[in-house]
Amino acid sequence: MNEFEKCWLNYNRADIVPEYIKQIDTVICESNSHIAENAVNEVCIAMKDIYGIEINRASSDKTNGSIILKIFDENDQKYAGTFTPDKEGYVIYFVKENNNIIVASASDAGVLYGVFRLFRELIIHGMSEDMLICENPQIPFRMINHWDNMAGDIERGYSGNSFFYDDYKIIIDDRTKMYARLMSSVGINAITINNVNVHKIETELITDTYLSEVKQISDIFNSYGIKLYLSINFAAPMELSDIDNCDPLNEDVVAWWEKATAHIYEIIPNFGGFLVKADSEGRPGPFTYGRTHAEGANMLARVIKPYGGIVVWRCFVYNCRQDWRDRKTDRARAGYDNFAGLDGQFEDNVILQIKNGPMDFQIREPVSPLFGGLKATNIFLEFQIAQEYTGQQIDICYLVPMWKEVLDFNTYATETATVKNIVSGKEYGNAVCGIAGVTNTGNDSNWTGHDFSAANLYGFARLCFNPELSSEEIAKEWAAITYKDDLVRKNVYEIIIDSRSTYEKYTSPLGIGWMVNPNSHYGPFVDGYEYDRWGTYHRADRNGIGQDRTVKYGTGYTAQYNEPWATRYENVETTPEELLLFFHYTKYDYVLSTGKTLIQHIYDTHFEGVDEINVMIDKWKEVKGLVDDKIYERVYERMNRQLYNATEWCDRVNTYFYRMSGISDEKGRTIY
Ligand code: GCV
Repeated sequence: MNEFEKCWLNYNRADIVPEYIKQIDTVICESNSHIAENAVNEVCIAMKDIYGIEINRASSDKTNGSIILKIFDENDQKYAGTFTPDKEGYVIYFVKENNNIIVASASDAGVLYGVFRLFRELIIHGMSEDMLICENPQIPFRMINHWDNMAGDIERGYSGNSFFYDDYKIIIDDRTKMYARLMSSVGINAITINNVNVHKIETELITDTYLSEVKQISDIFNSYGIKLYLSINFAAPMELSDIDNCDPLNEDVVAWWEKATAHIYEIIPNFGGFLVKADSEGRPGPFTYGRTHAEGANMLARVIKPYGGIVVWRCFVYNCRQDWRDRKTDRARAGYDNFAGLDGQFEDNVILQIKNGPMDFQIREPVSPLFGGLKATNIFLEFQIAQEYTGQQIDICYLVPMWKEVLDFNTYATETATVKNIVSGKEYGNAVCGIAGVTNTGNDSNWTGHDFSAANLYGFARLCFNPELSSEEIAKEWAAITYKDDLVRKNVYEIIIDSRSTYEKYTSPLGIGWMVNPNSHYGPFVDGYEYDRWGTYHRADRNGIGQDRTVKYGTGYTAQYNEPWATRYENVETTPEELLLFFHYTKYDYVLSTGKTLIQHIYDTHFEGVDEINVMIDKWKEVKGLVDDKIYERVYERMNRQLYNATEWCDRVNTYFYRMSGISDEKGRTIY
């Protein structure tokens, strides 16, 4: 087993123990469920690690000096005012007369979340006598997707290997539990443990070959309030039986799934459900049989419904065998073209999982128009916490600001249909909706490769719990619970807070995307995908650059948006400038709102991006000696790799466009 650290649960020892904490010597909890036991354990761990105080569990007749974990009742209501916690919400308050701290919820899972919240609060803000924290999670399903393969590698994994699998075997050890603690501490309630690209071997995860071990992981997850889900292979009946097709309307296929599903629930009664990538990047799916994705998803949904399971069906369906000469086929259109017409046709336990943008997790994309096209369908929003196209956990890129933009985007399906209102269920009144994140974890000792990438994992979960939190609040919170020293907290905050903008500056400009090395997706290669089949073109020539996605001259993509977006994106003047090249082919001498030409903007931002990395490195150097040397060195090493990468991007992009356009940098800087 690789060594592992505790990330944001590495509670730093407080220098001073407050009086009210010194009075506490017991934890009281009436429930004996596994989740409640873990809540009690978390109180004991935190009291010991943060304050050096060993406490014990006491019976409920002890009247003072306790942290009391309980099911919410009328007594708590007196303190909570008009607020009532739901099953995953909590109320936390302090009763000065007897020095008790109360954590109350409608369920043990909510109590556990409340315990984690309590200690976060104590570390960051301390406690006032009138402390009252009332919170319900805003998003029902808060899901993590692993792209871990049973061989032990992770698709787009940048933090070592899988901690779930090694050499086709399932690993269950202390790290599994630590992982469940970490996820639970920030309110994650659903996890898929295998890649959406389900190879032959992972197809067997739903069979007796692996089910008893999957159950062990599920039990650990359950004891922290998390349900386990599996990615499945739509062609499993073909892979695992004699049936020669996987047509969702074939009775034999349906019967096969019924039997397989019944068996899964026999072994794992609390199993969450299936995640499916079908007809996507070579994966099997219903299209082969002339069936729609509604027919495919509904077949599985009907099979799993009696057990309370759900089917999460991904909308990442597009033609990945395009011809670069063809200017009409547009990958950005594919999600909407394939799914918008199916609105209202899905079973109520099907959820469509939609990537935040219409392409593929680029540093800048518009919000997928599909969010505004589906009004009668359950939706999960999919983010990529793993930094596939955003620096691969070598480059610092705090993604929360980007995710906030997506959540706040108003689709104008109705006046109030922001993405966050849709995925929280507020907009259309459905309870089966949420956010899923492709995780950035692996078996590296610090879990996320770059220490600062933990801010993305943490921030993702915090946003799922409360999408109203600001990027700044989340970054400060994460820095405060991760680091002890004030200067470290401050400098780390300053390093990460604008890092998304820095990354954008030195990579692909104004929403055009890609320009990366094929396959690895790290480092610059402007024409890397330009003549390839993936449908990801920048179309640069000697006069300008950009994809024309207008109705008038281009692919017609802009029409997939509700008004006023359709008109705004159709016209160059009203297109948000940061997305200019996503929507319009634009000449190099086009003048932006800053007064700069497009080409000068490209030159300036690329040089600025590199300068900003140098500033980040200086800020990190200031904290040498204030963080553990091992941490200092591993962060410093990655920052230098980022500087190299940024310089390479800057020089290659600037040189490419200088050679293309023949226009010099007006500031006369070196372009090769
Ligand atoms: C799991 C991108 C990635 C693939 C990934 C795919 C997906 O294309 O490069 O590695 O496959 O997205 O989301 O299914």
